[in-house]
Amino acid sequence: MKNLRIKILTAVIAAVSAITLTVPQAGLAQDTSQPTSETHSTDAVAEKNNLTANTADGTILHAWCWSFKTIKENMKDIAEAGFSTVQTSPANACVDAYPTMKLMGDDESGGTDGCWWWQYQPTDWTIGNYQLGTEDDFRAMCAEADKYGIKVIVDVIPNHTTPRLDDVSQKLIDAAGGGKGVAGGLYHENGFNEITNWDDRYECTTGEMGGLPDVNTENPGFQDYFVKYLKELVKDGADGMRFDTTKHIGVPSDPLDKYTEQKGWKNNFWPLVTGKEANLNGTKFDAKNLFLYGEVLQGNNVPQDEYQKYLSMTASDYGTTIRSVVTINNFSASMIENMQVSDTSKAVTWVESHDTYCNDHESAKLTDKQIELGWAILASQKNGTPLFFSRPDGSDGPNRNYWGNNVLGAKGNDEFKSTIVKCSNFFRNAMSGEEQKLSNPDSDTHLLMVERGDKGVALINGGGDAEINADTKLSDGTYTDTVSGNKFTVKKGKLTGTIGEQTAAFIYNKDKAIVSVRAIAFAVLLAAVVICVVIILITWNSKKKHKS
Ligand SMILES: [Ca+2]
Ligand SMILES: [Ca+2]
Repeated sequence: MKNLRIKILTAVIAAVSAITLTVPQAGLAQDTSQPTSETHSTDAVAEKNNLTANTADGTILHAWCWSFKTIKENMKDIAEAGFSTVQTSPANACVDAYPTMKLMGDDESGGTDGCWWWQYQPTDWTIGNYQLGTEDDFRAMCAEADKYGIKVIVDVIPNHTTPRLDDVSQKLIDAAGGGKGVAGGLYHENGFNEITNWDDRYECTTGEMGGLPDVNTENPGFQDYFVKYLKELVKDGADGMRFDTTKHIGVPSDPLDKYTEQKGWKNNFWPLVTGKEANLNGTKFDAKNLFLYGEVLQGNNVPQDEYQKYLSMTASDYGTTIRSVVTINNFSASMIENMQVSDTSKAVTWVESHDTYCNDHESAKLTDKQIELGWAILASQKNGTPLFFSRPDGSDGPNRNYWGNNVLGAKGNDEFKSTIVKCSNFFRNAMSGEEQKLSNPDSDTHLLMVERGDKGVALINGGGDAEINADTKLSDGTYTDTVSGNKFTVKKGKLTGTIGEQTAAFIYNKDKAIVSVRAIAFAVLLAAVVICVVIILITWNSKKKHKS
C-alpha cells in the first residue's frame, strides 16, 4: 500500500514537471544559433530564427553592391533583421576596364572613374567579378546563409552584353555560333538598333536598349551556355534569380526575330529558364525549388499576365503608388489595396529600387521615416513579396548626397535593421498564410489597419499620436506592440490602445496566452502537491486510528 502511494506520488510529480517544462517560453523572437549537426535542410533553421522557408512568404534584402564577403560578414544582422532572403548584385563577369571602387565616380555618364553599372554589362556568364568578389567568395556567402536559414537570390542579365564587343568572351560567342554580323548568332538581327518605340513588342524584345546590344535569347547554343551559368549558381548555393530587363525578352506570343523564324527556333527563353520546357538541344533547368522573378517595368503593351505565367514580376507601378502614399501621407486603404498586377501572389513589391534611387534619383528624396512607413505597408500585407533596397552607407538622399561613403562592395546604411523594418519583417513572417484585410479606422486616411486573419493587426500611422478604438477579430486579451512596447487591449471585438505619430504598430501573440498557460501549469502543480499532502495526512490519520 505504501509502495503504491509512493508510486502514485512520483507519477504525479513527474507529470506535473513535464507539463511545467513544456510551457512555451516567451521572448524567443530571434535565435541565430548555428545548426549543430550536419543538416542539409535550411528550412528548420529558418523556422527557428522566425524566418520563412519560402522566399515568397518573407521579405528580401537587396544588398545592393555589397560584396559577397560583406554579405557573409553581415549574415547574422540580416537574420536578426528578419529578412528570409538576400538578393545580390549581378555575379557575372563584367567590364573591368575602370576598376576604381566607387559606386559613382566623377565621370557620371562614362563611368570611367568607377561605377556600379558595369555589373550590368556582362562580358561572360561565369561567376565572380572585380566589384563583388570571386566564385569562392560567392560559395562561402551561400554557406554562411545556410547557417541562418537565409536564401540567396542573384541578379542575372541574359538580355544583353556589354557594347565593348572585344571584351565579350570567345567561349560565349562560339557557343552561340558567332558574334556580331553572324545571322542567328549571339545577337538578334535587330540587336544593334536602338529601341525607339517601346510599345512595339518586336523592337522592345529584339532591339538595343540604352546602347546595350540585344542577345539572341532564342539561340539554343546561347541558351545552353546561359543555363549552365544558372546551374552553377544553384550548385554554389543560390536559391533563386532576379532576371534583369525581363520585358525585353519575348514570351511565346511575341514576334520572332527573322533568323529565329528561319531556323525554326521559338520564343522559349521563359519556359526554359523556369523549368517548364527543354530547349531544342534537350537542355533542361530544374527550377522547382527556386524563387524566380523578372524585372518587368510596367508600361503600355507589356504582356504582364503572360510573364506571370512563368515567374513573379516587379510591381513597379505599385512602387510609384507607395512612394506617393508616404509623400502625401494619405494611406487610403482602397488605393493601397490595388497592387496593379493580376496575380498578387507573384508580385515583388518595393518602396524603391536601385534604379529609382540611382537613375535620376527619383525616389532618393524619400526620408528614412517615409521608407519605413512604406515598408510597413508592404510587409504587413499577404499580397506581394517585399524587396528592401539598401541605400549606400553615409548617403542622405533628401539632401542630394546620393552616394555617401561611395564604396563599391561595402555594406549599405543601417536602415535595413531599423526597428520598424525589423518588426515589419517578423510580423510578416509570423502571419504567413493569413488572409489580409485593409481598412482606415474611423475613415481616418492617415491611419492604415492591416488585419491578418484573426492572428494579427498592423497599424501604420502617418498622422499624429492616435487613440485606437477599432473592430477586430483578435481574441480578448492584452498585446504588446513590438515597435513601441505599448500595451493594446482587445475586449469583445474592440481593439484599444495608443499609437505614436508617424510610426507603425504590430499587434499579435497575446501576452495573456503565455501567462495563462504558465498559470495553469502552476495551478496544476500546486493542486497536485495539496492532494499529495492531503493523502499523506489522511493515511497517517488512519494509521493513528488503527493503532489506537
Ligand atoms: Ca531582348
Ligand atoms: Ca542557398
